[in-house]
Amino acid sequence: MSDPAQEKDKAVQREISRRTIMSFSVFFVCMALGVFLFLKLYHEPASADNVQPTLRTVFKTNEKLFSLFYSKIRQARSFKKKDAVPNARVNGDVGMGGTLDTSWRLKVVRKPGDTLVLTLDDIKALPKTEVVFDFKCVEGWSQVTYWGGARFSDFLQKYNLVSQSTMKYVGMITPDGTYYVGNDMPSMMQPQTLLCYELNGKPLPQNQGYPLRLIIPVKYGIKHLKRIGIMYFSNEKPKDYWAEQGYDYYSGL
Ligand SMILES: Nc1nc2c(c(=O)[nH]1)N[C@H]1C(S)=C(S)[C@@H](COP(=O)(O)O)O[C@H]1N2
Ligand SMILES: [Mo]
Repeated sequence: MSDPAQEKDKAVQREISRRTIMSFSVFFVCMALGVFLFLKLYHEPASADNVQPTLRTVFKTNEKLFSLFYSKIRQARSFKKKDAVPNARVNGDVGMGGTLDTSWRLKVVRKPGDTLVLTLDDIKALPKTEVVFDFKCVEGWSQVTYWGGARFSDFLQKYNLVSQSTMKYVGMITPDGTYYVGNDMPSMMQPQTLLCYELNGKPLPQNQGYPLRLIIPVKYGIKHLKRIGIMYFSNEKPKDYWAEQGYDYYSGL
């Protein structure tokens, strides 16, 4: 007769080996799968928009999810003025050649062939809104910065751009046409989105977008176009400098 205690020990040993073999098998299968998927993605040719179709699908899925959860009251976290850095970093100089003066005009294309031309004083005539938020760049840095300007939503109302506000996107282009972005209307209408003309309570420095730039705290830095020349409205995605280089079009935070 065998000892029941010994039998039990053997059963436990068998179970331990079984589980060990299982664990290692699962581990190797997962690792092989990971390596396989990585190589597949790595060798996948980029499509016309400079990014692999699989990655673009991930971007688009994220965009759908974020839009789904996006609510009009969602805001970027606000900070106190004293938390803002005194010398905000300067980043990106595409379309920023030369200096601008008061001869600058904002061209608002209401519809093709119908352009409204505005001065900086026209923008300043709107109520001033201040925003202190954590400005984030896709390069990996962020800074709390303090901006002032007119709410984009106030601007649309004041200049009777009501039918335009039902379109899906707003496009912006620098006066020289070399930097351009597109932003979705819900993000543009968010109350912290500014046509901005002040940094730290003073007029914008030339290299940070004098006389007028976009501040859109629910987006990464790439979407905050400096030195607005032309603005237009569209139901198709406006052309976008960094999206053309393969970056996420939505670039939401
Ligand atoms: N015209 C123009 N606007 C631009 C850029 C640019 O190269 N040209 N760079 C963008 C990027 S990547 C960032 S992070 C912010 C930086 O704004 P700042 O110089 O005020 O810090 O501007 C954005 N707007
Ligand atoms: Mo950036």
